[in-house]
Amino acid sequence: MRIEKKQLEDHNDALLNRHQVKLASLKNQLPDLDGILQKLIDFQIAIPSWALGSGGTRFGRFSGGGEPGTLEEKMEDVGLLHSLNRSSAAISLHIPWDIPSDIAKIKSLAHTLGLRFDAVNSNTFQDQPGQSLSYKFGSLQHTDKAVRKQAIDHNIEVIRQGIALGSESITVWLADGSCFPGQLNFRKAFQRTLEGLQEIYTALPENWKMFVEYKAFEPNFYSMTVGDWGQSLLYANKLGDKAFTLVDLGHHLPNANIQQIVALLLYEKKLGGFHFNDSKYGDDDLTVGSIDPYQLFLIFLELVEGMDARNMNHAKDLGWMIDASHNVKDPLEDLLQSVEAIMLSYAQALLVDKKALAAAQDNNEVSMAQEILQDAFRTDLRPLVAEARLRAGGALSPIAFFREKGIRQQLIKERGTNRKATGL
Ligand SMILES: [Mn+2]
Repeated sequence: MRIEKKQLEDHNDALLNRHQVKLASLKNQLPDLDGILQKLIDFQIAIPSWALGSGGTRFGRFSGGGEPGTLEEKMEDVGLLHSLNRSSAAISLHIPWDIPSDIAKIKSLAHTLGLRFDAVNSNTFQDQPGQSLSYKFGSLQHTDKAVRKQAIDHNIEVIRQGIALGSESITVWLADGSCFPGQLNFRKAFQRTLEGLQEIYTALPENWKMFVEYKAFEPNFYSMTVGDWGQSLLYANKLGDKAFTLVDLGHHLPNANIQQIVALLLYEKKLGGFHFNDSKYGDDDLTVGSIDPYQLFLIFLELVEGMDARNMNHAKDLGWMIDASHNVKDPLEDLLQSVEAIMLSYAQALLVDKKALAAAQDNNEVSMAQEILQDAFRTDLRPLVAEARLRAGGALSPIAFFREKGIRQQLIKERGTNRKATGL
């Protein structure tokens, strides 16, 4: 289903007066309101194709109905999000869950919806029907050369699919590792994985990037062969200039200082992309900003500071994607909330008085440094993010619109209650 322009205008007209009152007080506080608004309008966050259906756990899965059953329907859902928030102009495909059967048709649909194809994602963490060799004991790290070759060939095939779609990056997340002490020779596993990544790397087109994503644990519970940012950085450095580390917020051990990791990776010119989510315990895949919005703000502060120090374009020079799962919420509402949380944290980071902060740091004014950060964090910037949406042609209140128009009910009517989106 598509959203009509007139529907958005009616929705916005009804909320406009209240919105303007709220925005007016911010206008006096922010000297560079238009500059910040333009940055917010430019900032786009990719939606992964696997996040549009209900997520499950190993215990069960509860579908909410109206899930997209095909790649086209997934793209339509992302188009729907983008027409409401104007910040979701990209979709990230997972191969083989979303192999396009007709590339020209898929590209033309993307064009109609105003979407581009973000990083493509390979999958060697599960066996596919008809696959000849199993990844039970890993893929690129496997002791059997034939399994490694199968995994390498798959990644090269994903790059080929991505080229056809107009993607410019591949994200490699490996579930490789071991569950028990003694199971794996760490050094040999690292070496075999590096050799596999090197083969994949040579298949990258000139303008492509490879993102090496790390994860501390799960599905392996004793060791992960790309377990933390240090290991990922080792691979990225050995691979070359087109290889980067990808930070997924949920892939750390508890209490890791992710903001410091981000700062150092940026300094090393090796931060490539970001997967947003939130968590209380581990890789919980919860809505961005639902548990610890202050941490998200602190991460954005380092992102903005580090990117500005290198004259990077906030919107274009790193890969931004949501990587979350929705077990009990409507996936589309959850994604709208996640995008809103990202935009708010980004806006708050833009608001920080960088000169005053640098002076406080240089003079060891610890209390003042905290005051400066919290001044920005505690400013309610929701009207500013709403104004960016309004100027870009979106909805003042995307979730209210989603509910008023009964969008989920319409999707259930179109698609039924038993459709199941491919994914986890
Ligand atoms: Mn991820």
